[in-house]
Amino acid sequence: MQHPAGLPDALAALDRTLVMGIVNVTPDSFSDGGRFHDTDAAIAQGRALAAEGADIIDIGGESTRPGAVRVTVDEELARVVPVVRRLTQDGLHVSVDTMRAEVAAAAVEAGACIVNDVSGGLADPAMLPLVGTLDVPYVLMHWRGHSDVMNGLAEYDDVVSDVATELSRRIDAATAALVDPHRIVLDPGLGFAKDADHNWALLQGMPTLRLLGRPLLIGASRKRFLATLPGDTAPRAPLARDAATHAVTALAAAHGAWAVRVHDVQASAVAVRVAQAWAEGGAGGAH
Ligand code: PMM
Repeated sequence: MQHPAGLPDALAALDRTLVMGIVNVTPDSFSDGGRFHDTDAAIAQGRALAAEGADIIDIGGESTRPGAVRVTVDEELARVVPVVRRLTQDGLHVSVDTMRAEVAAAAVEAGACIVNDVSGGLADPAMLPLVGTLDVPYVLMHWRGHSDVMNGLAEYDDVVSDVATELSRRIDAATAALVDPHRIVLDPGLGFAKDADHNWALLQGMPTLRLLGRPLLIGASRKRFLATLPGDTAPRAPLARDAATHAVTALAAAHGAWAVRVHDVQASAVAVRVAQAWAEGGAGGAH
């Protein structure tokens, strides 16, 4: 497995696709418990995902769903930093899902060991220069614009080669800002300015994307393109997309994905181990 530079040793020692479990720290509309409730709920969820086999816990305080409105930087900091700090104190490996340099800096200071930027450095001009000063891997995702406008930006001649070209331009921008290219993980950004066929084409195009020479992260979990599979007569609701998500995990792992970002960790953790045993022709001496 090709790992990015700067990854903690315990993760770099793993010779398989890593599982990144998703913790979204967003207000719980069913509770009037306020901030502490949200923080405690996110910490509990992070611990539960780790117990289910997540290698990395990805903590985000801002929704990037299509149409989502941005939160303020203070709100994002208040949501994310206490959760990062506590889970890191537990000994877990934490990534911070943010487009803001200020939040990335505070999260790394609090113990995050990966910066996951869905905008690939485009949303905040301070992000790449900041990452250039940090010693952690940087997930650089393909992105064309914020959630309120991205559905109108899904125009491609050839989605795989266009995404590959745009990602390699972002690698150049990161390198110019003194980011060590060996620290970069690339992500095609499934669902971000892409329709369902674009997402499937990008999965099919993983071998082409791997030619960029960097580890790949795949974030397909529960996304809308998994709602309708061949032969389906009605779309599946988000929570009914987990089986499809785990099938994507197994196939992405078989195609050399460095990591998958998923909500339901347990079955994806099994899927990556199946892919590992399959590739190695054995399960490490197990009977
Ligand atoms: N998708 C979402 C959020 N963060 N980060 C990376 N690197 N890749 C993704 O595909 C990605 C991400 C949106 O999904 P969610 O709202 O279900 O978390």
